Amino acid sequence: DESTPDAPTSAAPSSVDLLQYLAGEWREGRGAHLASENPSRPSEIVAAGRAGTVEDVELAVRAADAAKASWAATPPHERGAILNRAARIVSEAATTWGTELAREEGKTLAEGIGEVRRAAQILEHYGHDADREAGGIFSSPRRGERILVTRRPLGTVALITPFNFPIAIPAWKIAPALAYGNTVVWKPAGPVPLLALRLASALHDAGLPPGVLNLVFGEGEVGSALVGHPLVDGVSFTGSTAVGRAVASAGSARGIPVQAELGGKNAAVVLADADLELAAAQVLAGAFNSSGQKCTATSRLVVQREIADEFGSIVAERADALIVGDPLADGVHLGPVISARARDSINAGVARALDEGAHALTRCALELDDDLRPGHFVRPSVLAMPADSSPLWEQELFGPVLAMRAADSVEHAFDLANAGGFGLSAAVFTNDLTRALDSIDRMQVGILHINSETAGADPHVPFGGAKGSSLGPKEQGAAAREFYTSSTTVYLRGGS
Ligand code: UN1
Repeated sequence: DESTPDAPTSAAPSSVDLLQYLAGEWREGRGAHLASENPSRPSEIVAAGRAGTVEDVELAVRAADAAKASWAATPPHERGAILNRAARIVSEAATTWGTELAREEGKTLAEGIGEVRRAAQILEHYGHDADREAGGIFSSPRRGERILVTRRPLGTVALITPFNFPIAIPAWKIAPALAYGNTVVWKPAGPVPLLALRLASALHDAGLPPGVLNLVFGEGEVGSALVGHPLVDGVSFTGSTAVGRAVASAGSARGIPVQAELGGKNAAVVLADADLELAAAQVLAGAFNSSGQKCTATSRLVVQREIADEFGSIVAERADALIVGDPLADGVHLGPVISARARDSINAGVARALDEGAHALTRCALELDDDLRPGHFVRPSVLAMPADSSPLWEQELFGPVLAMRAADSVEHAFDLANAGGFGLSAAVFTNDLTRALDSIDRMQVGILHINSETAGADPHVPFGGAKGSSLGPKEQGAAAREFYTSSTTVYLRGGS
């Protein structure tokens, strides 16, 4: 008798065993029990094992240190070939790992699969970039001399990654770090260890030598031990502003380069001449894809007053039509946010804004269907903000909440978008070339989208913010090669 009649027909897949990756071997951590849970059904464990400890950090950093001379001396072409093999492995696993990503992190299946494919493209980009150039050659004011600028890897770098892009952000740090000759110790965010294990396994299977990449699980204690370790030569961090600042000061105190990508409060500015259909679709995508959990998500909407009511109602009506639910189900637009704590803090932010005079253009964010109650779900909301300043205009909530204000002029619109301490990305919707050009000079952001949503990033161009959104050098493109290497200027003459 194989099954009882009332056995569930589609049981949840069993939990995956988590192992760390140290010195080329898969090893159980020596720390506390660690489990990732499905944020749609928190009682369902996606992966479980043990976290690392400060001793595991020691082992990982020593392994990375031992591997660094040989990896730096490996021809860039060979390093790139390993990344390209890993890209193929990741790409072939896109459906399976994308499904796991949706279960572990909560974004929709389409977004999960899309993110795994994107990680493959990032690996491939740096695989090809590895041997593209190694510096430059310059003339000299002195006879018989040439000046060379060459680049050397930093050595061993610590990479600390967030939950919201469990494979793409790790890929966009690990790939350039390895391509340009560094060894890596990587600590992924607590809620998404399974996707970290998958990416490490792709690099292992692609033939990465032992010690070149090390994966340690853990929380703050592990992160601090890593950043403070005397054999770590550089740190790249993406996450919250508070933690990022602490990481940056610990790194600076040790005199090593630190790159930190922090929060955002990204505005979409819709000018009166814009194509409203295009703008509405892009604003919805920017604000509510991944349930608003992107540092590049659109969380402010500034609309020129003459079209504000009309545009606000289009966006609110479409937000209300979005389906919130299990990210693996067909037709769902928004999965859960990452944790009960995240859900409660987003809801509290909305409640505070309503108390302070905002009014909801959408169904109340707190209103949820009963069958969604156990999961960490939040309904998308659009809030018309009061004219005077309000905290929500400047604070990041990291959820599906769009705060809207009307602007009296184009100038006023840019000022409203620039208010506050963040400056990661912005979008400007206009068909007027003069205004579009003006926005390039006026918007205080690291990434500006003209007539497209605030999220998104390509690996061959710099990524990072202005003001409090980034600390230190930017990521991606030429900025990545600069961050992960240091230059030597060589004055070169013959000996006679
Ligand atoms: C994107 O917009 O597709 O943590 C990438 C984040 C950013 C990456 C955004 N560092 O959300």
